Amino acid sequence: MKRKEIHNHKKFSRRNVLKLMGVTAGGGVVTIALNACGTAPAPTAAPPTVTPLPPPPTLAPTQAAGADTAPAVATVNVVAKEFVFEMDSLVAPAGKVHFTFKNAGKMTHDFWIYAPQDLTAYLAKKRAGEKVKGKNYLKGATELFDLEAGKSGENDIVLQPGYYEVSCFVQSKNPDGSTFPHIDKGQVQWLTVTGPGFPPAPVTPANTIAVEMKGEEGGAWLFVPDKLVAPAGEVTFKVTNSMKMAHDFVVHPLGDASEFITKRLGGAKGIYPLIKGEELMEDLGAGKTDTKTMKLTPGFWVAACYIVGKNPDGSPFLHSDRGQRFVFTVK
Ligand SMILES: [Cu+2]
Repeated sequence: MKRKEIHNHKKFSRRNVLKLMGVTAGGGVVTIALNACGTAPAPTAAPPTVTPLPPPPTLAPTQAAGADTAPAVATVNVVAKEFVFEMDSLVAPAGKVHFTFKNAGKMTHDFWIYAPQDLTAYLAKKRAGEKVKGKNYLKGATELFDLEAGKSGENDIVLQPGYYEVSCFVQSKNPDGSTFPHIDKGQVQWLTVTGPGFPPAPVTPANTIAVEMKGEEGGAWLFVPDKLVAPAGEVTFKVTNSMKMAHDFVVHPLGDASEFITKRLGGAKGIYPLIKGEELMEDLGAGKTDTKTMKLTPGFWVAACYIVGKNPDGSPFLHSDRGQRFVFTVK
């Protein structure tokens, strides 16, 4: 974790970066063939509900939606591939939200939705190649889809205002025989649900993002941002550590982090180039606030702490897996 390890992000680009925030490909409605083999519940079944991360205390007052504010849509179309979720909106209004899901990849992909939380125990099992069920590890989470290559489905879910993470936890094998869950390859996004108590401010682009590091001993450790959308160019992060120990603040493009994660859990240092990452803040102390600016290009980005902690049994965990992470959009 020494110093800045990479400074040039200009070359970063990503095929799927343009289908952002309410912009539908081709300007029209995405039509997805629905398949009877989908995981839609019986028509009479009530949609599941998920409790989100509560709004950040630093949230700006309610703002009227401006021209630069992505509209919330009650239907979200998701295309899954190796290893991304291409979503035509990352904003939805509170209430019943309709999801369509098309697996356009070559592997099975699932689609879990949950409030950001401690995933350390679950991800450790997943990376070890163990067959474990998400419902036994994830709190208040719903698996909306689990579909083989080529299949499509649709499903509804009731969402309260707040932030949610969506991930694919399907396991696949590396050439060396080790196992990775698809989330580690970048198949993860954050969804903002707007409504009472959680106005559109988080998705109104702004070149300053305030982040609070918060959490409790024994519980989840979270990064709570006041924004998830920034315009391309200089983006300023104002980070406050409300916890009792120091944390790092690393920014990198969303993508394949699996090799980085494996090496980091094994104790490797100085490997941020593996994720094209920049350590903007190192060991930001308890109670401290720091401000750093970074030039960002359009696409999806991750902010996280990759300090390695120890579980009571001595096994390592990444602070990011404990919840110190968020995915944001630069447009
Ligand atoms: Cu940390």
